[in-house]
Amino acid sequence: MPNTIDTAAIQALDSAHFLHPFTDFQDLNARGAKVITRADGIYIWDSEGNRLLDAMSGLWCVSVGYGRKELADAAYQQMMALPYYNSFFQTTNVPAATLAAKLASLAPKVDGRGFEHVFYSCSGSESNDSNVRMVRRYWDLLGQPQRKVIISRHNGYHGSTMAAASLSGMSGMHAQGDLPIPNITHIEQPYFFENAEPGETADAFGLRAAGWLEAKILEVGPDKVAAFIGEPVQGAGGVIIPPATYWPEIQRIVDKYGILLISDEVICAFGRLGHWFAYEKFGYKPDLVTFAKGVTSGYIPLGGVMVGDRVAKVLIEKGGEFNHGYTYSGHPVACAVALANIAIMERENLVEKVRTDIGPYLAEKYGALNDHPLVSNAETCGFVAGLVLVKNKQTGERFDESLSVGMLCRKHCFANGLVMRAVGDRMIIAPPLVMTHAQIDEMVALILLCLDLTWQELKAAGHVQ
Ligand code: PXG
Repeated sequence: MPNTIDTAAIQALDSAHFLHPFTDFQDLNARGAKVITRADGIYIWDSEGNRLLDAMSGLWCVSVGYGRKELADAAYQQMMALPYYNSFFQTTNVPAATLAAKLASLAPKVDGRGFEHVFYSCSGSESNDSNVRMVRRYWDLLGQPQRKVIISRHNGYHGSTMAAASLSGMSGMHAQGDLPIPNITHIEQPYFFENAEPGETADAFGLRAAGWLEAKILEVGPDKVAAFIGEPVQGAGGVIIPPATYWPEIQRIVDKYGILLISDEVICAFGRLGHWFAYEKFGYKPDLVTFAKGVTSGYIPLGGVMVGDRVAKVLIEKGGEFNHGYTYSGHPVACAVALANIAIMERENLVEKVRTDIGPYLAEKYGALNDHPLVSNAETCGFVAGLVLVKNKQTGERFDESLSVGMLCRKHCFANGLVMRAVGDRMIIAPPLVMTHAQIDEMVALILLCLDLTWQELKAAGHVQ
């Protein structure tokens, strides 16, 4: 395809007018943003004609890959039939009702607890704000309005609105704008590599890390705690995969104190971990499940909360009017695209493929990166993966933060046709779920090349032996 885009002109418009999310504006203006112009399958192209293998699925969302005409057709047809109508004043639309039923059918029951209801939003952040509203409303309706505190985790990510940023455990976010808001508090994350004691097994660490929740509940006062929120596997925090013992122990603790459990599956649902919903993989029973991203493969914004029977029953039977909702709750076009996206995933058996085929294949190939001199703890879970760049493999010594070793590696990735994300010294991926074995091989070969280049650069500068 001929390159007809004037990169410098777009960069100038961008610099002059577009304030990007989570960006140092001045720094970006000095560099000029990379202009992404088109995409197909697992690849994206920039305005200079460079092709990149997108190992991040956009931003953890393009599960079915780019260029799916079916999704464009679903949006087009719905726009022609009914592009918008609200669901505030006792009206509904066909895609929103149909999708709600479909989502309910995909969410597995655990020990008789299921999800028959959905509350819609447009994003993960909004959905988590809805969670805060629903959790507090639930306890108010049960005559326990003192139960306000929501416990979350350091280095968890739950979004960027006031409530969601407060739930998030990112110190950089809290440092700006007086966050967290009141009644949100955090415990340490279950990051084995960083927080385990010498000689501690992963299973023992998982139990100890879950125990931090019980300690926090006792510190706050059990009668004041409303809910605990966590990602099954932390995504933006760097693909932190908890030990197998962690979630069952969390479940035991929330049950003991009767507090609600929110599973933020904005990244982990819709096949990312080999299940439609990730709580099934880890064997716990959330009361609320946040979703977004993969529900439409990112083709159009949609998010929401799966509302479990325990909460739904109270909201419906005791609630009266719930004074909360969005203009675009149940947007017909977004819901039509979600239905078409789920249809593709079912037809191509993507969820099972992640669980039984490409997930295990990725685990084998990505795991082999552990042989590289820069790499420690390369591990996968379904179709997410992370590794740590270390200065000394034997001792696990890490690089000085000021070296920004992750950004160094990411620079080599970008320059060599690979989108891989850096979180501190962790390098992470969340590739499209449509990858073939050959494409996984191609991706891992690129990762290896970029690790080699990073190693060479660090060696030339005297940072590694
Ligand atoms: N919860 C989780 C678990 C997420 O990963 C959100 C909520 C917020 O969703 P919205 O749609 O409001 O952005 C997310 C979003 C990163 C990165 O750097 C991750 C996300 C968003 C932006 C950047 O990895 N996840």
